[in-house]
Amino acid sequence: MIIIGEKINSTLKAVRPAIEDYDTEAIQSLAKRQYEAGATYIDVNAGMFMDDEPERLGWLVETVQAVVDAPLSIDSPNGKAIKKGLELNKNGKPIINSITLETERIDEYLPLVKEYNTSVIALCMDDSGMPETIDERVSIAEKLIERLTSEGVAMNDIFIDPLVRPIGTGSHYGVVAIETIRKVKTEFPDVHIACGLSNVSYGVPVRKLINQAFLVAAMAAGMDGAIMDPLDKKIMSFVYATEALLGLDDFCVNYLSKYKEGALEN
Ligand code: THG
Repeated sequence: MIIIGEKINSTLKAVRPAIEDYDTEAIQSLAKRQYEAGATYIDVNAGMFMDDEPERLGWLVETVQAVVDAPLSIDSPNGKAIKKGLELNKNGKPIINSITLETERIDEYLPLVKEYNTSVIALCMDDSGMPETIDERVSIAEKLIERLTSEGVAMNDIFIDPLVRPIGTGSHYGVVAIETIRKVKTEFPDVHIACGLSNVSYGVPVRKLINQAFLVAAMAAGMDGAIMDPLDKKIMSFVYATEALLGLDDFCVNYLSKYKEGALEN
């Protein structure tokens, strides 16, 4: 699984003050801990700082890459902030998080994908908003993949985000996400999937339980990437156990090595 560590995000009450105060130590600690816990990418998001988001996101990029080698997921709906982050990036190939099929967004972000040779998370969303049905989502994913590959982006640099919505606002949203994943992965096996895992559980009690169950079901449908909390030992244990069960971990080598490290939680 490709784990995109979500903790360096200005919407988090515990993290926002560290970005506000340019608290290098706090941000670097979060970066190191996520990396050591198995994050493939470190997501950086300064979206709550409307007035100076490019500067703050740029500071996050520099601060994180001073202590970890992991590539970054540069997370913003603001093209200027994305560009600033890309200019300062020195780690490996980053992910732009995210484009959509909305005309303005894709026209602004696609040149950045090409100029900086990045990977990209593409949300199943277009000018008419958030799609309701599985077929609408798959159709947007197809158009996104067609547009991106026609502009020279490699299949395996594309991460499709099915846009996970809370099951508390519609009991079909779990199935919508899972079946979108299955169809996209069947049609485009070389494309990756990246979901915000915790979205599914907003507004229901014992959220972690729902997140864990969703993770297993989505992985069984072909999800190979998630924006999630790598510091949560339990959910990471579910990742390793599910990989072993799905035949993605030969001889359970990774599962056993996580066990020996003491990383597994019952
Ligand atoms: N898709 C893509 N990018 C994304 C998302 C997505 N980026 C942002 C978000 N969704 C993923 N990142 C987070 C980061 C932290 C939390 C959730 C998602 C989180 N939230 C807790 C909550 O909401 O209860 C805690 C809030 C708090 O402590 O303030 O931990 O879907 N492409």
